[in-house]
Amino acid sequence: MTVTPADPNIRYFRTLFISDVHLGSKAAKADFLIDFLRHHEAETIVLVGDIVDGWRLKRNWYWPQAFNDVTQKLLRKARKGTRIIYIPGNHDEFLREFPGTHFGGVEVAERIIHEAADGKRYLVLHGDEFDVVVRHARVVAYLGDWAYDAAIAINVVFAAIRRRLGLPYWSFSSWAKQQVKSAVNFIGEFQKVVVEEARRNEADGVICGHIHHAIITEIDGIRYINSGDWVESCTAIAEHHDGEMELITWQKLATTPAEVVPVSRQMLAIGARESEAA
Ligand SMILES: [Mn+2]
Repeated sequence: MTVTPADPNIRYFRTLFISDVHLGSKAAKADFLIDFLRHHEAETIVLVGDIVDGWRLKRNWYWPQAFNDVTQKLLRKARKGTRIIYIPGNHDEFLREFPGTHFGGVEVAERIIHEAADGKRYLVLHGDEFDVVVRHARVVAYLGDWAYDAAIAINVVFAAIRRRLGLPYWSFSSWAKQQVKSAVNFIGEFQKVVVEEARRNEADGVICGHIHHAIITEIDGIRYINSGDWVESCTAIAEHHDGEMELITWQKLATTPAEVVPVSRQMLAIGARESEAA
């Protein structure tokens, strides 16, 4: 599909990567995402997990009109020819039971290899399967490869048990935030583990979400990209038509033109919303 750049207010990309929207949570910045989707088009949109917060919805149903609008906007793009791939995360893991299925033009996949326009191969996954590895990084490193595989398997089992008991998903970002002093180490540890997974899959890079920490960087010769979240930072990753990756932060609304809204008021609007966890 070729998109003809027509509207000067819209940026056209090869691919957009969006994750951790947490629809179902009061903290989800749906208005910002709707506005972002209005101003950005792509041949392919990859939803990198935790788009819907099933854990939260199960406890307390919260679904305002804005959440419908996000869904409608995405489905509308799919109808108009955008390829949409949905990679479930831990909060929307109910979708993990349907890999390979399509709904409303959206493809569901557990993980994909994204081939960029410059030929680089990226492993794309949400990232929650590494929670246990990250938390017990030193023990896992000491015990070696089998412990790594075992930890990932244990993570899946524990999440299933917690879900069955009606407990909330253990949250990486809220946990990391509590460990104030070592939070940076945990982010670093997560990045390292995910980069290793990319290497195991012979990819040049990895694109993930989960820890709500958007960045484009290089770790041990592997490109590490995280699409961030729409709970606090309102970030997305955009692939240009030559394969270049860009981190976009979107903190303005179409209804209030950014150029006339003082930064302090924007910050107030952002800060007023309750903070949420991964
Ligand atoms: Mn997650």
